[in-house]
Amino acid sequence: MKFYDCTTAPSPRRVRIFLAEKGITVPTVQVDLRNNEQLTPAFRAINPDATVPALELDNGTRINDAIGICVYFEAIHPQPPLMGATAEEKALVASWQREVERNGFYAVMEAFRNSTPGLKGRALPGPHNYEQIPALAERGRLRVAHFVQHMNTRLAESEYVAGPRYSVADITALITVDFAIRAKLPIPEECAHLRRWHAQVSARPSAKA
Ligand SMILES: N[C@@H](CCC(=O)N[C@@H](CS)C(=O)NCC(=O)O)C(=O)O
Repeated sequence: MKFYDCTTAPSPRRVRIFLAEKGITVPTVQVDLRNNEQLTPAFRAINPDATVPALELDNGTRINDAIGICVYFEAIHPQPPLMGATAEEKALVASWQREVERNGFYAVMEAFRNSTPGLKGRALPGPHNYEQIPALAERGRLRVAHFVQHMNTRLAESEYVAGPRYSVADITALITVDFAIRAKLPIPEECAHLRRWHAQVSARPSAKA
């Protein structure tokens, strides 16, 4: 098995945290995104989407999506459950996970990739080049502001994002908030519940992954 990673990128960090929570280690290959190694023919032969993370199984099958990789490890290594244990929990974790991804992670990405000078012509990850649109960066910042308020309300009523148990929804939310901080969109002072949750999940050893 081989895990294609990049230590500085948020998406592979989702998988690293997931694996750390489960106590699994996988042989890892670093892909140098800073020097566009993901766009080389050699890496595109591994993942035609030209993104990390990617996981190559021993039988040659490749899984080219962070959550797809998590689904695989949850199935072969169910403890501790990170995608819900009961039917209801599984449904809630999947719903929150997707909501955080859509309204949080993609919003930060919109803000960051449409304004970072080093990403000119690379406003979206993947094999195609797209120009930056400054209005999208502005819209992304507004969406992030709405997202953090929404999460603050949610975390006022719930210990973790999807309920009383830590899950992959918390992992997606953690990498999103840390990505936002890096994009100079820190958690507002008044979001006390989001700050409480962020301190709590950041203190888990897996957060260092
Ligand atoms: N389908 C992927 C997308 C992952 C993704 O966007 N990865 C980024 C790093 S966070 C990437 O590889 N970017 C390469 C680039 O910017 O060219 C997933 O969610 O796992």
